[in-house]
Amino acid sequence: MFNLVENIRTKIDNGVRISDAEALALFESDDLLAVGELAALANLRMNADKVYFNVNRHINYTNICVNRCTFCAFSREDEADEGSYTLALNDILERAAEASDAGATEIHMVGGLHPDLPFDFYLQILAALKADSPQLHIKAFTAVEVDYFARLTQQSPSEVVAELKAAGLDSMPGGGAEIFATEVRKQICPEKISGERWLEVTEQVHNGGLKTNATMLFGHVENFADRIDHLSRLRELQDRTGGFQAFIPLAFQPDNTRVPAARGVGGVDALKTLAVSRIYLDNFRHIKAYWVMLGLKVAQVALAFGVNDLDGTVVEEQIGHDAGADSPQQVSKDQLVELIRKAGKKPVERDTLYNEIKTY
Ligand code: V47
Ligand code: SF4
Repeated sequence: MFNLVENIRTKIDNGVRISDAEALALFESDDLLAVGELAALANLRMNADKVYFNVNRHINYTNICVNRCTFCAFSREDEADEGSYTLALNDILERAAEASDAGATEIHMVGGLHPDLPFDFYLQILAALKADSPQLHIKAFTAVEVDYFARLTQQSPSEVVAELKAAGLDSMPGGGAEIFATEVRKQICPEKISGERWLEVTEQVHNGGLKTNATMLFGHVENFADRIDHLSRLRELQDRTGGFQAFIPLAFQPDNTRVPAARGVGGVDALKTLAVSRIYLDNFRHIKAYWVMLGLKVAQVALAFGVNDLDGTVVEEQIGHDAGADSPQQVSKDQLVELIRKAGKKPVERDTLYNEIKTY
C-alpha cells in the first residue's frame, strides 16, 4: 500500500493520470484515510479550499415511464398505477416562479419517459419557463430523454438538442448513466439505452454546445471493475469534448426497488468511491457529493475526500426519497454555508455554469 500511495502521490504532483489497475488497488484498499488524502491533494490542486453549492429547485414533471428500471422506486407503469402523476404546465410554472422568488438560479428538471406526451409538450415547457422566469438557468433532461425524443420525432440527437436549445434549454444534468457495462444494465435497466448510446448521445449534446454532468449509480450489483470501466469511458469522452462539468456518484437507495440482495451503500464505500473518482477523473474539475443520496453528514465528511461541490437546496426531491433516502427534502443556503465552513472550507455560491455568485 505504501508504494501504491507514494506512486499515486507522485503522479498527482506531476499531473499524470492513474491507471485502471491503480484505481482497482485503491478501491480494494482498506486504508480509507490514505485514499482520502490522495483525493484531497488532487482536489486542492484544482480547487484550493473552495466548495461550491447553488440555490436550485428540482421539478420531476412525471413519474410515468416506459423503462421501469429495477433500481427505480420513483417510476410508475401508467395512469392507473397508484401514485402516478403528470404535472400540468401551470404547476411547473408555479414551482419555478416560487423557486425564483426564493432566490434560485437553476431549475433541475427531469422525469420518466411518458408513453403519450408529444415532443412539443417539452418544448412548450421550456419556452414557457423562459418567458416566465428568464433569469433561471434550465438544466433539464438527460441523454436518455434526448434519445427518446429522437425516436419520437425520427430525428438525430443533434437535431433534438438544437430544438431544445432554441426553446430555452441551457444545460443538462448527468442522469441515466447508471453503470455502462452491458451485463449490469441487463439486470438493473434492461429497457434503458445502452451505455454506448448514452455516451454517443452525450457527445452530440456537447458538440451541440451544451454542458452536461455525468453520474454513476453505485452500490447495487456492480463490482469495482464495472465502476472503473464506467470512469474510464467518461474520462475518455471528456478528453474529446471537455463538455462535462461535474461528476456525481449516486449512492443506491434500495427501498421499494426490485434489485434483489442490494442493501444500500455504507459510509466507507461512499467516501472511497468519491475519492477514487476524484483521483481517476483528472479531467473533471468538479466532483459533487449529492447530499440527497448520501445524507448531509456523509456529504460534509466527503469534503475531506476530494469533493468540491454539494449540489444545491433542491427543495423537493422524489427519486431518492421514494427509494428510502432519509435525508431532508431541502436544505437552506445558510445550512449549506455552515456545513461547508465547519468542514474548514470556503463556501462559494455558484450558478449552474460555475460562475461565482458570492463567497462566504
Ligand atoms: O439517473 C434512480 C438515480 C438519477 C435511484 O447532474 C437512484 O447535477 C439512487 O441524475 N437510488 C437521477 N439513485 C438523479 C440525477 C442527478 C441528481 C442530482 C444532480 C444531478 C446533476 C443529477 O437518480 C437517475 C438514477 O441514476 N436513481 N433511482 C435509487 N433507488
Ligand atoms: Fe424511468 Fe429514469 Fe426511473 Fe429508469 S430511472 S424507470 S428511466 S424514471
